[in-house]
Amino acid sequence: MSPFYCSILLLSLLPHLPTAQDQPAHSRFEYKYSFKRPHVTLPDGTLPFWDKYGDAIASPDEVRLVPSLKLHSGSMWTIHNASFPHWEVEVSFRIAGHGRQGAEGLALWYTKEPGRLGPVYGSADFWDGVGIIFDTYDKDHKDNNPAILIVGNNGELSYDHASDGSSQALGSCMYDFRNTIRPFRAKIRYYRRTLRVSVFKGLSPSNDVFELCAEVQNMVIPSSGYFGISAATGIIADDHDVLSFLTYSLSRTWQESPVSQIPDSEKEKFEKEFEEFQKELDKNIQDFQKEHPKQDDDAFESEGQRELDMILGGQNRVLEELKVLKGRLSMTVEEQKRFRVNLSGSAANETTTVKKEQVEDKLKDAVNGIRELLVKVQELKGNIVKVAEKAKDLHPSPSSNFTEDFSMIKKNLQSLVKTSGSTHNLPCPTSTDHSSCLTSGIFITFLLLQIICSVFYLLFSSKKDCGTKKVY
Ligand SMILES: [Ca+2]
Ligand SMILES: [Ca+2]
Repeated sequence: MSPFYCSILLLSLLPHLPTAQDQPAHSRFEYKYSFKRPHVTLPDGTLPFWDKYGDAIASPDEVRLVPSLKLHSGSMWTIHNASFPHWEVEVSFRIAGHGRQGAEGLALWYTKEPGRLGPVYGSADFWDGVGIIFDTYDKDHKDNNPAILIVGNNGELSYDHASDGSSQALGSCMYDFRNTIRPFRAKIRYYRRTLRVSVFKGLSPSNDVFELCAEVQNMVIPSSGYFGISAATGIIADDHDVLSFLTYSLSRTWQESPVSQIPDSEKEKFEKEFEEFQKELDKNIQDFQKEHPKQDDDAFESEGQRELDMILGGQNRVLEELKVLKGRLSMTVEEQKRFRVNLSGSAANETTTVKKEQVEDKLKDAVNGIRELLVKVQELKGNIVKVAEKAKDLHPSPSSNFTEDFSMIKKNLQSLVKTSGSTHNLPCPTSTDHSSCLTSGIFITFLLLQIICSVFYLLFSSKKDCGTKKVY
């Protein structure tokens, strides 16, 4: 035999190995198609998402599909229709009895319509879908039970009990799942038209080591259906208890995943719930902050507090500067006091000289004042003459009274001019309207006399002070 044919023969003898394409990329737990101990039933005894039929009894820890009583049957079916094309179910059950042989067996279903009750392990015959049958009763006496069989049906076949379904099974394996120490576990995966049944090796240290029981490729099942599990007893009876039924939807890519294919109504609902949750969270945070105010103010100082601290620091610096200035001012005042004391001591020796100079200055001021007074009187005289001439030009024919008054004013002015120029005494005007005889000449004369007397008094007093100084 040539090496080429040898290699072809070896390849054909190799078992089917799973490839990367056979493995799903995503798996999601479907709680509406599952139950698990210890919450199989709710506290009020109801069974969520599942209906039970026949003799099935549900408790928080398990579902007893059928008790160890002859000719009994029971089943459980999902309420909702599963529409995901790829799925995996991991079931855990316990079949136990006292006899050497068990009966009748248990079956897991995925059918277009729920089977409820019937003659095929507690479910209806002529099913449309697939049944995975765990047959414990060796009816055909071929000593090939317990066995696991994959039986497909399009709704037209009746199950062949006489041959233990062997004539209709698409795949099968013998495995002793009855009276096991631990609950028996099996996985049924339908993915890309391949149905695979795996069983858990009870002696494995790992909790997730399954070995292949049977696999059916190119298997077509309904695109949507109900999951169910049923059991029945015959003339021999076993307890058939289901501990968990876990369903997962499978997908190759994220786009195929049911998670990414949420309907718009579901999205709006989730978004609304998220907004409400966010509001509630914010409210709880605010309540918590009110109940637990911040202790470390330095770590979370506000902007207003920071500005206030800066202003306070600036004011403190200004206060320090003012204190320094106050000290310097007091020093300056002390210096001035000392300087004033020294100045008063030195000024006492120069008193006589200062007073003499002051008298001379006063005399000079008086003489200058008299001169300025004379100049102003001359100016007043000139102005009055001008006013009189203008008045004469404006009123060439005045009335008799005005003429008399004006002539009288003119005479008085002329006499004032004469008196200021020659400083001689003149008699009082003869007008009968004037009761006083004081003229400007007389006034100026007296003023000059008073000034001369003041000068002589000041000179006399200064000589007297000089005489007193000399005595000291
Ligand atoms: Ca059988
Ligand atoms: Ca058999």
